[in-house]
Amino acid sequence: MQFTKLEIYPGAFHLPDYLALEEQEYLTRKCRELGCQPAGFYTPVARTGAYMQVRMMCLGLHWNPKTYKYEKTRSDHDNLPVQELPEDLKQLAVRIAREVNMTIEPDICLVNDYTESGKLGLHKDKDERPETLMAGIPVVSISLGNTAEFVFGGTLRKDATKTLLLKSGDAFVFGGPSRLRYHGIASILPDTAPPELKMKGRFSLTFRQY
Ligand code: MD3
Ligand code: FE
Repeated sequence: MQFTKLEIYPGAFHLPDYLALEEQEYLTRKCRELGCQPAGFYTPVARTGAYMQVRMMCLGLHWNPKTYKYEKTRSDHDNLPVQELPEDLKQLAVRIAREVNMTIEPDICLVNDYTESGKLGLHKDKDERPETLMAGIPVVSISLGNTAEFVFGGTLRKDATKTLLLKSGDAFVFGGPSRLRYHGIASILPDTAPPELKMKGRFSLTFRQY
């Protein structure tokens, strides 16, 4: 299979249109199914006390948005045990990392569910094990549904940012020296999803190694 690899920063690879429509349909269905199981999507309350502008579901381990720690049950919400990370999703993340010569042993997938008005403020993902972060083991992300305006900066909040579009079917690998860059979602572009997905919003899957 031939596909494009764009190195946006050292260690940060954009793979536009990596997933065929059939794979996007499969993953969209999977997110919807898992999302309505116990420990499916919920609207987290952030540290600030405000509701987040996105629904979240964690697989494998739960990321607690109050404590910024990973845990086996959702202690910020309903104390339900987190759902397992399905083996086929895990293997997909391993395969995507390999495309850019990186390795990951994913044990977590965070799935975000954005409405057309959803956004995610600029942040760093640094709650995985220090060994994982120091080794530059990547986060692998997959976008489904509407296109997102993705903001990508440096390791300091004040650093310059780039804005790029993440479309349905795009994969992205954030590893090496780019693992600790600031990033966020500025906006979701309405009516940009492939019609076959019947999506009003956007799902993003981010695979991590604890
Ligand atoms: C760069 N998600 O879940 S995906 C997140 O679209 C998150 O839902 C966004 O940021 C979303 O933490 C952006 C792109 C992404 C994910 C993780 C990263 C970029 C990253 C980790 C390190 C550097
Ligand atoms: Fe993030």
